[in-house]
Amino acid sequence: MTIPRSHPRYVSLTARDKLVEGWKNGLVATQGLIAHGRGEAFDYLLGEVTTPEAEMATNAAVCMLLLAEKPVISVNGNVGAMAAPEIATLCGLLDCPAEINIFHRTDDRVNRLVEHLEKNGCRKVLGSDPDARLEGLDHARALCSMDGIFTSDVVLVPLEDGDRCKALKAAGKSVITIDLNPMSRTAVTADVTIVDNLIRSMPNLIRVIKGYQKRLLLGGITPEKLKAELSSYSNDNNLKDTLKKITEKFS
Ligand code: PTJ
Repeated sequence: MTIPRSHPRYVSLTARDKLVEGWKNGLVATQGLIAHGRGEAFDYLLGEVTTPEAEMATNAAVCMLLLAEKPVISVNGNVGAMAAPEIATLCGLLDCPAEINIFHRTDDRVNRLVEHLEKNGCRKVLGSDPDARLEGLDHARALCSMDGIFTSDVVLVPLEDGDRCKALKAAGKSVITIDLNPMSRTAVTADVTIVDNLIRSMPNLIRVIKGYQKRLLLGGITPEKLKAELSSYSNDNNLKDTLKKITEKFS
């Protein structure tokens, strides 16, 4: 069925279609469809809009990514199916690899995701041949690449599991996540949590990175200013403000 652009929930319904298509093509785990529904419930509470708090977290995330020495974007099935072109653009802007890292791991799905990202313009996609392990995880998400996540300093990992987020932190990484649930273990463990829908957040990240890069080039801001902006950001406060916004709306 073709969804008319005039439909009030066009964006959300299109994202669902991308996931279902991704599931049919072997990119998305069946469980990924359930995970998306969980996210949608929180998006409904947020009013399906990007909040000022999410904008603030996006700015902090961009400062962190631009200051990073070796950033990596960790991609699971849902993220790959919904945002492959945006991942390719982000990797190009940051000159960094994407790494496939999935919970319900099969080699077939990893290889399909690698191919899908490459087809969408990603130049370096890791994950099909893991040669390192994150400490403290007993499942497949421990597997990673020496050249990627294992030696990275900043990991952007949308829709993450709480225990892997903790393991990444324990390994000394700075973690940026995108998660619609401001109370999830990942949301509270990450250094920067963008509480927003992946489908709105990825284009926002691209827009903000381009803006900061232009200002860096023209001398409007300096790396010191990025550091200062990042250190003034509090993830705890941002999550509390987001929750307050949700509860106030319904009180
Ligand atoms: O591809 P795999 O095998 O790695 O599996 C990926 C899933 C997503 C199934 C796996 O990571 C998983 O079980 O995820 P969770 O823990 O159910 O969901 C992670 C978080 O993402 C939850 O807090 C959801 O609310 C949130 N979420 C779901 N969809 C979105 C989202 N956040 C932002 N945008 C979304 N579209």
